[in-house]
Amino acid sequence: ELNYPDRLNCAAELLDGTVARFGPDRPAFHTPQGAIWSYGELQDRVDRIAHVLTSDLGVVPGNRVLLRGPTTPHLAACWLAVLKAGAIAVTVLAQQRAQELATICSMAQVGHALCDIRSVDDLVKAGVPGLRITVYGGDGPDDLLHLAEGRPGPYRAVDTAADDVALIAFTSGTTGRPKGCMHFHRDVLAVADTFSRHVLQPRPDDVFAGSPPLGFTFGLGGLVVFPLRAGGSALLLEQAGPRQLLPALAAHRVSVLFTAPTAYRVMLSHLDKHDLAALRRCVSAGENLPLATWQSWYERTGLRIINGIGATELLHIFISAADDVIRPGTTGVPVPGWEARVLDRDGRAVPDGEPGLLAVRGPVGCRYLADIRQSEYVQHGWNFTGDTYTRDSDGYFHYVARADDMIISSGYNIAGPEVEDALLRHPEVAEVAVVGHPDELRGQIVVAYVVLREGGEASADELRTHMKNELAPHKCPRVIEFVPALPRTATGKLQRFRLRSDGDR
Ligand code: 3SK
Repeated sequence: ELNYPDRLNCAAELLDGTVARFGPDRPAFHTPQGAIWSYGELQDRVDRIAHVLTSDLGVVPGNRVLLRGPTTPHLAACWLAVLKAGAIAVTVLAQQRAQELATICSMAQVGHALCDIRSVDDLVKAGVPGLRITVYGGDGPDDLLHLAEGRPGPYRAVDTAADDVALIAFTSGTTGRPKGCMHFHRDVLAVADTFSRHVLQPRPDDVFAGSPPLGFTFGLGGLVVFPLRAGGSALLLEQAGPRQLLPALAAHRVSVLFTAPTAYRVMLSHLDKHDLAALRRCVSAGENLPLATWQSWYERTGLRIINGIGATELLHIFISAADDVIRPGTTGVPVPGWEARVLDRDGRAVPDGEPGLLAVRGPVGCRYLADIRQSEYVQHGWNFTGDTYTRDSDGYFHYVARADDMIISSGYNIAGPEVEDALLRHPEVAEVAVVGHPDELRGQIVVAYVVLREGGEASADELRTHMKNELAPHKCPRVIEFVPALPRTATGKLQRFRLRSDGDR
């Protein structure tokens, strides 16, 4: 049971509350260059930035402030300062370009932006009318950090209500049209007090790291909210591709890792050279985690990946499992505090074992910023995530596909991820995406796009033979195409729609 007071500022809770519990000296953030920010230093920097926001920039509670930059302690400090000042943080991805930024600023009515000097060009190019941009990390007299140095220390957090909006997170899903999701101060603590507290179970001496950026709520939770809530620390990496992750995990003795299935697969090929002795928790979300990836990671590291499904709409992970609760190949069970069902389109329960729509409810709900799609996402009192799932008789949830990614071929319903999982069991296959292409005779045929391992060799015939031993014939791809890479969103999600032959849907 989550019982938050009516008046609640989550940034004050995460920062001042943690300093009160653990003292100011513990590390909060590490950088790859070896800098360490203690909680006391972080608090001091956040408070000074909050003073600049209110005194120099005229930010008032409820203003929307865009945050843009690589993953650094300064970006995290800006996020905390905006929330402490009662304003609303609108975090965006470094990869988002001028046009997307203009759309987001207009949808979220953004009036101010705090931007890393290295990421400012596209924001300026976006030409948002009335937007006041303040950069950090430069050397000008108006640089945010310079202004902050001249400001007094302690800042008393604005007395926000628990259900005041704290952040607006944008998602374009895998198809492109952005939606802004509003989340309250209490929601930020709720994801820490459900998934993190009960499933992840972090310790104050944990060092978190990972690849998702802070503009993706998977990263915001895993790299800022969860470590701070637990009194732990996070290594914030500007470059966090799978190749950069491994040496960083070893050098900084990272104990909790947040990343996506693709990164686990790439890291598997380079594990030998790195000492991961400190690693004790590995979280995977953002995409379905194939059983083959879970097993290979376990065989090579002895670590059981904590799989999970989350959504920007619901802020973080709501189905998952850790330790002995894990059943490899499943997503897990509802996180304590959350409920999940498999329903049909009319909101009726689908029998166990049969596929239906995943519906969840819990402490965080979907609140789109003025978007007609709100009534698709929230129906019958449930949040419909857009995923097809089955639930087994033990209450475990099994991913089938994104609801609009089912392939129907000769009357059979075929789930692309099942075919992908089978292809990934071939030793030469690194990445794969399976989609349906229109076919006059069969309605759709199964087409596989395959990326081979570096230096790997396999012919389409060889893969076909492998598939015949793995799956029923109607699920085996009719067409196998080799490609150098798969199309992904800025947050790393596969864009299957781009691979369909009618790919402009
Ligand atoms: O999109 C996701 O899959 C996700 C996963 C975990 C936390 C947050 C998100 C958005």
